Amino acid sequence: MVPIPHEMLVTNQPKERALLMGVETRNADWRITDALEELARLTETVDVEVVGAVSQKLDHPIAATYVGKGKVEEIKDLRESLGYELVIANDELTPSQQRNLEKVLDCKVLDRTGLILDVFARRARTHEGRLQVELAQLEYRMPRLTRMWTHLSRQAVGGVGLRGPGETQLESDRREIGKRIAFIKDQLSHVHTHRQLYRDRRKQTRTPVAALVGYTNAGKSTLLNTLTGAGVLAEDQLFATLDPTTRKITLPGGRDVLLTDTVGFINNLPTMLIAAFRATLEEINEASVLIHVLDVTHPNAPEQAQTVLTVLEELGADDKPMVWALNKVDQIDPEVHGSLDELVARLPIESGALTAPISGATGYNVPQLLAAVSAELESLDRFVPVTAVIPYADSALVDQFHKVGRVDTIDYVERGTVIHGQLPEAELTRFGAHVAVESEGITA
Ligand SMILES: Nc1nc2c(ncn2[C@@H]2O[C@H](COP(=O)(O)OP(=O)(O)OP(=O)(O)O)[C@@H](O)[C@H]2O)c(=O)[nH]1
Ligand SMILES: [Mg+2]
Repeated sequence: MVPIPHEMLVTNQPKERALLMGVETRNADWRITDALEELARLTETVDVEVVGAVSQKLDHPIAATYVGKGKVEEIKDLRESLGYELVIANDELTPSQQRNLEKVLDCKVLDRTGLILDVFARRARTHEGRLQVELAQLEYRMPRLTRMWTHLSRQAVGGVGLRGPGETQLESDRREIGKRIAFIKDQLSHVHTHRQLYRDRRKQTRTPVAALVGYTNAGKSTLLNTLTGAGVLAEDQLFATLDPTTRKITLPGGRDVLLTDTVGFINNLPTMLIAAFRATLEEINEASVLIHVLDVTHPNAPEQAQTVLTVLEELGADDKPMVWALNKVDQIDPEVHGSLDELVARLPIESGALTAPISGATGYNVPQLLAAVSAELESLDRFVPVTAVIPYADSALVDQFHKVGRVDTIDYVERGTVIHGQLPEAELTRFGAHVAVESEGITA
């Protein structure tokens, strides 16, 4: 018998076809075309073909149907020419928006959150990663079931004995999901205890941690691989990495540092994913220094950088020293991108921050990046005596002083809180004019 070539065994299932829809609000951070472009990439990641995209300018999405009535009709009319089987919204839909749209359009309707959850579900490899994704998925589904159930039960109130099998089913679905959520949380707490033990052990070895952070597809894993040969999956795909990997490297100057690669960020990252991945993201909170890897050649590099800064703020990791790895410079085409300086000028980089234009892929200038990391670590080690006068309106800075510095005396005077103490050199800039270095002869 002639063996059947492998390719012939793969059935060529037709891809599902999707129409994208988005609302363009006036103060949105991203231009709608860019946001839809990214949504298209996410959609292709789950093997769905994008057949078109529509958008509408609105002050805010319509409560009942996300886009307005006319737009819904337009989408409906496109069905015949485009032949889509599902519609994907660029924002998270409320359960009722989703239900209303499915009713009117008579097809499956997905939202950005559901789509990202799907991508994550495909990518999760480790036990912990899978549990975290499932938790996020169940929590996403729960209110959608609940509201559906409430909606049905209201109908059922109409007459005695109308408690149909449908409702009972939903009620028990809800109970089952509730049970599963509790089970996963329990499992995760075991995994987390284990991870915390590992981290505590790591702390005892006193090897500082540098975390690679950045937008998805910026090149974090590629850089880790170049530096350590870690063999982490690095692909031209959104969310190639979900599970954290840590490797030890030696910096120029001989100091060891643990380098951690973890999940990338994206604009509008669903909050339930941040919550579910909190343990993974803790790796970032444990770091002494952040290496912000940015694809400077991406047309939305400034927006991506801003998104990363915002997510870090949400995670409470925005107070860490950051070294900027301006990545993919090997790919800069002056005709398309202009010069590196022009690209960098658009970025939200704090003055005084250390930057290094690199190529993680070729290794170009990576030693310079590592030298910058080394410099940040050294200045964290170096404490300088200071006097800070912090106005009461900026009292958050007092908390930060306690967190990163050493307080010798603290007084409350009319001008504000006066602290004599020491701060790591690397932290001085964040206190701005409120702090004076004593050795420079300026005292409060
Ligand atoms: N030209 C060029 N391409 C790069 C460079 N670094 C990474 N890439 C490419 O960019 C794509 C994404 O790289 P990854 O390392 O997977 O990116 P990541 O930041 O880990 O992405 P996620 O894990 O999805 O968050 C891959 O196709 C890489 O080959 C670089 O310095 N130059
Ligand atoms: Mg990666």
